[in-house]
Amino acid sequence: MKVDVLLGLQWGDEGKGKVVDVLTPDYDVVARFQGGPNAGHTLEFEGKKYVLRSIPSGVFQHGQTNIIGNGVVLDPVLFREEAEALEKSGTDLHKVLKLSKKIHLILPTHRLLDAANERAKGGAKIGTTGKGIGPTYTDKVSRNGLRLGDIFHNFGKKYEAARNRHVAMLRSMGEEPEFAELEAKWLDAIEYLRTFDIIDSEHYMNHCLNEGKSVLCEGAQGTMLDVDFGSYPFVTSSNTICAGACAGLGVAPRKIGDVYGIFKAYCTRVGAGPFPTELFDETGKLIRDLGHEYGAVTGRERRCGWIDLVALKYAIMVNGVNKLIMMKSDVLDGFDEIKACVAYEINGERVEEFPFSIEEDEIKPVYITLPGWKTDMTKMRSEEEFPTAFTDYIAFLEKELGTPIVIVSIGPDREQTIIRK
Ligand code: 2SA
Ligand code: MG
Repeated sequence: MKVDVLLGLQWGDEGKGKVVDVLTPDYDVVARFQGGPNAGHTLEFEGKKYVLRSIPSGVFQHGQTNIIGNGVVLDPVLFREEAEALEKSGTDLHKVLKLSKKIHLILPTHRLLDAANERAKGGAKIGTTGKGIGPTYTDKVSRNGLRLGDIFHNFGKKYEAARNRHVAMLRSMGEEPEFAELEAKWLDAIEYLRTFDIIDSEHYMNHCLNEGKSVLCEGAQGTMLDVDFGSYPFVTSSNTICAGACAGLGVAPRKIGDVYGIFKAYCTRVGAGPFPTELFDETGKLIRDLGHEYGAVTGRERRCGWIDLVALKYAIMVNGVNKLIMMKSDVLDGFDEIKACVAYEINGERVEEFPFSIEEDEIKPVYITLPGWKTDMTKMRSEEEFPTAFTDYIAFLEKELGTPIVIVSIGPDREQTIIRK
């Protein structure tokens, strides 16, 4: 049995949560492999809205096992809030969720370090989500991290050593940290975590595969935020690409099956960093309002712009995407014209391959203008109903990207999802 992977191809917020929820009925296991509470996956059904941060989006289905893999960083306090809210709404989370012993823990002092690092960067700050993601991955890679499995072995001592090291770091940055209240909550949340099934998830995953179970891996953030291939240094601290699923769950590359790539019919980004097709005009504002483009985690306004096919092709390449999913085309339903960036002009030269840096001020997107479909598509339920201009738009994208678009989402609800034949 193969492992399918679902990934965001832009700067996050492509609508992965909704699609995982739609796809999960076909899978036995749903797993997260990277990121942490910097993700915010929004799902809407039966008139209710749910935001998931660390918990896989498969928890709303019946019978699936959900795994938080070793590549994830977990904040016990935020996990507890999320878990308790889910249990209140009727999900038996203890039954459907398993966590890897190798997950790295986000400490209260990691959050403080995240904020202190940003302050120290001044004008060059990344605009992080403030959840302690960077410092936690830094500790992991520098071999100073604290893992979930550590809570079973002499935990108090290990925690104090890590905390004291962080306090010394903060002091050296001129900060006097205060976190007694948060620490108490955090230690309580560690006790809460003990009530869950904490496992050697790499063994579990591979047993599942050997038993013929199907697995869906749910990416967080997007390819343009990948620490290696994104718009570095304005990226997150994990590998958001397909290969991250192997490292973040302990499954071999040979086991990867379909790679689903999700993109929006336009483009957004939160936080700082370059964004070649960003719109600063009324059209940008209109996309933000119509698409409700505000962050699920921080509530920040998302920067909006036209679809960037140079970046998308790059994302498809590094992930090996074989199936595309287009989200939020309904936001463009009323537009007379739609633009797509097909190349960059850098120092007067046309560039079609995504370059080392997109930070240059001289980078100019080269656009193709396509006619809008000017039709409310939100009530359509099959592709036979699509207006011709929309079908043409899809055909244009498929040709440019060399990959079929298998699902089109025309609204936030589960029902507003069209599977193409
Ligand atoms: P961090 O906190 O260290 O990961 O921040 C580093 C940069 O990464 C950006 N970032 C994000 N941008 C968009 N969406 C994010 N999460 C989504 C959400 C969830 C998703 O909030 O809805 O789609 O998975 C996310 N997480 C991090 C951040 O703005 C910084 O630029
Ligand atoms: Mg999101």
